Amino acid sequence: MTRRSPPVALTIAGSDCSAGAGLQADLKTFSALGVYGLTAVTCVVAEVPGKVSRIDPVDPRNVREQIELLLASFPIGAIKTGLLFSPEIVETVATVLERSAREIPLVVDPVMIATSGEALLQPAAVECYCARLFPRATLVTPNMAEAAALTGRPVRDRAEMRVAGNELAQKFGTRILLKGGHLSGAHATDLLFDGTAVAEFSAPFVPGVSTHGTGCTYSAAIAARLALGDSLEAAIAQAKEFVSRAIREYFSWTTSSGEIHALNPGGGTGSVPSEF
Ligand code: PXL
Repeated sequence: MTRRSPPVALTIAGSDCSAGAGLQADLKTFSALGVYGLTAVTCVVAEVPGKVSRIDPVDPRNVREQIELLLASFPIGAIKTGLLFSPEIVETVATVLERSAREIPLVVDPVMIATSGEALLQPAAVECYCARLFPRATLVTPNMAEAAALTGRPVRDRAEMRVAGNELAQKFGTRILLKGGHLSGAHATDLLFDGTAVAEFSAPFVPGVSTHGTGCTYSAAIAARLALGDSLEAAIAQAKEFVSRAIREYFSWTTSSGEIHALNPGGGTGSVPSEF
């Protein structure tokens, strides 16, 4: 039997017990794309779609230990960060990555607010992101609300997206993928800024789906494709297609408390085994 050595990606993120977002979404995405996923847990979130009820951070010393152990043991091809929760954890992650992972592509999803509207990131952590993590990132993937928080100005339409994206790319010397999924329209269009040019990534908008975790799934898919060797633009194009399909083919359950939806990241849960 020949042993396989699949590409490896690491997510540094929070745990979502309902598994639609957070490190669970990342791990499913890595697996579906043929990448072996590793996880460093930053916080534990008790939540279901539409409701975040409690967040507890992991001790930053444990976060550091998880990342250092993994970096020393596995051939990690790409890293993504999701919810980092506090300034202490952002600081810790930035320090470890600076010391031990300088050459590894890094996708930073600056998770601040849940789809349901609850704050997930402590406000004091934003400054830490700007000072320590963005300048080191290969790509930062804010949505419109996050771009508004980072620029201090509203980001409500395509024109404001262009101004904000350019400003952030120049300020931090990194690439910014500003996600336009919250703009109403027939298409969900994201804009990639590198400080000079703009590239567009577009997919038909799927109405009527209430899922969380699309941002997590998207940035995890980008990291997975980077681990597989794609260029950044190719990785984003592939990831956009992956997340669009996960939304289009969403799962739905009817329970006594109503209807519940979840993204379908593929990888085995898409078809029902014959014994069922
Ligand atoms: O979708 C943002 C997000 C990211 N990470 C974790 C989450 C959530 C949303 O609720 O729980 C752990």
